[in-house]
Amino acid sequence: MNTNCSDITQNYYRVDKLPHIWCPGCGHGTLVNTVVRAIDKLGLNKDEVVIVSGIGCSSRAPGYLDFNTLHTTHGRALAFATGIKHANPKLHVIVIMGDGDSSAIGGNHLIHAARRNIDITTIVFNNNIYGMTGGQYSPTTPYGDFATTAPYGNIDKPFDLCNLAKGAGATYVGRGTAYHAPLMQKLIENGLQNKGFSFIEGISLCPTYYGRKNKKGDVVNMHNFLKDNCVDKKVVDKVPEKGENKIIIGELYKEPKPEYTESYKVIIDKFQE
Ligand SMILES: Cc1ncc(C[n+]2csc(CCOP(=O)(O)OP(=O)(O)O)c2C)c(N)n1
Ligand code: SF4
Repeated sequence: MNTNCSDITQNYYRVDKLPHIWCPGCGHGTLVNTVVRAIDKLGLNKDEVVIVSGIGCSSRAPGYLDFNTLHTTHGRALAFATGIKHANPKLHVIVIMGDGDSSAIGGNHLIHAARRNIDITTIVFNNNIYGMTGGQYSPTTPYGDFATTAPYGNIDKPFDLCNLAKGAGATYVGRGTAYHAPLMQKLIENGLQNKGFSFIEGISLCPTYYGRKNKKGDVVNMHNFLKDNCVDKKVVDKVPEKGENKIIIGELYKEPKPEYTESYKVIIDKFQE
């Protein structure tokens, strides 16, 4: 399917829950739309899609989406999602998390879900900061950047979330941005089609906290930064210098491995014989 804009809204959004809470220019709305468009493009049955989140500005997303949704506790979305996938492996389980949610309080759940290669599509809206609670630094805040809790500059080294997911065992890894929406949609489609743990980072924008504290200019400037500083992995594979000091986007890693609920079923079936 490839539905037009107003049909997308009517078919997939809980319009009675609008207007949404996001600030003007926040990247999260664009990223949510890429999730919805990926589901629409693949023609997935709405009743077989479950969208799970934790707590945060990003995690408000399922509240606006007309699927089976679960708004859980901060950092625990993957634990809930693992239970859902186990209870009914036929479901397409999608998790939407923030960078703080996924890599600080929920970091352990992330590495273990990846290690198991459980068939969940995880999408992290990475705005480099804790948005909902007022702009504290997160594990992805760049070194030296400012945050409410780093008024003199952050001295922690940031995680590369995609490398983290790959190292932990994810079988599909990609990075898109709120500026590169068609790419982001494609990565989510691919992630949904991968039978295993798919991890897609969506670089988002928080003009209210990250942008303001770090003097990143207005929302247009923040988008232009992404436009000028991201290079697709396909380009870097051909000409490595083009990736120097740039953010590498696109499909970063793909490697099929046994999926967890399938391996689990083999054990159960064996002992029920
Ligand atoms: C157990 C627990 N700890 C802390 C909080 C407070 N809290 C709510 S949202 C949030 C941070 C959200 O940041 P992030 O996950 O990066 O998402 P964003 O809001 O930036 O989209 C925190 C710390 C909470 N709700 N529950
Ligand atoms: S605080 Fe930041 S992340 Fe939260 S809605 Fe506003 S712009 Fe978006």
